[in-house]
Amino acid sequence: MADDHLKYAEEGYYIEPDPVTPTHILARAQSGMEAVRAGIFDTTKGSTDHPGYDPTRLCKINNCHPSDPGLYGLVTCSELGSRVAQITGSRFIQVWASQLLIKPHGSQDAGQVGWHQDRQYWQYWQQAEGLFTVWIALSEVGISSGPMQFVTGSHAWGFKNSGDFFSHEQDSLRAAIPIPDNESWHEKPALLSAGGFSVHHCLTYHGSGANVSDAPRCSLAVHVRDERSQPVEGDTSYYTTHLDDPQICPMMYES
Ligand SMILES: O=C(O)CCC(=O)C(=O)O
Repeated sequence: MADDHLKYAEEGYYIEPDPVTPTHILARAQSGMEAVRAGIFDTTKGSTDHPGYDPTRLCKINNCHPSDPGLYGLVTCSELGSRVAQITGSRFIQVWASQLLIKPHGSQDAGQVGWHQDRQYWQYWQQAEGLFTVWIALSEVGISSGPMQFVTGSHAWGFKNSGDFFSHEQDSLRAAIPIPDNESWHEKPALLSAGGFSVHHCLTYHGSGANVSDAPRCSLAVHVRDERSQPVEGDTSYYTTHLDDPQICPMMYES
């Protein structure tokens, strides 16, 4: 287990290909994902922001874990939380945002996620340490599904402010990223069974290609923090002002 933390600390990500989540919790989350995709969720609890499901492009529905009991059950699953904490070496893990990400098969370039560091979008936290994403597969993710690709060791390159989640121009994004001397670009795909997950640091470069399989790639990306993180003083964003609300920002793990 200590080895897993060392691997995460060295590579900036960790891939757990098989589920640690009990089958019934995973099944409820998968049903929840389908309901939310269809627009059926409790709008009094979490986000009401549903962009509509368009099978020709990546579907990204923000912060739906408070709005569906199956997804809430997944992000508060104790088996998942304690395994993530072993990997990241955290004393607690708190959810502060989520994204349901459904990449339809056949969506071609419009299903891609451009190379980026999450920190580009997360400036309401004082520092990068203690901020990471638990990306949970809700369907099998094979090499043809357009899996997440991590750039090994790139979290140690520092914050580059270069990249764009929403761009489909992978080659030009990559060409613009300043790679430090003596470092190189190595990509690792996160191949997962349904219920498997990856964890990545908010400075780790990642992106994903087109889904050329014959099934949608479904996942819940859960943005979490631990005791090393602190909101920027006086910040008024949604993400830092609900930390005391366990429906919106539940604990995934507490020691
Ligand atoms: O789902 C993907 O391909 C990318 C997701 C992502 O950028 C993230 O979870 O931080």
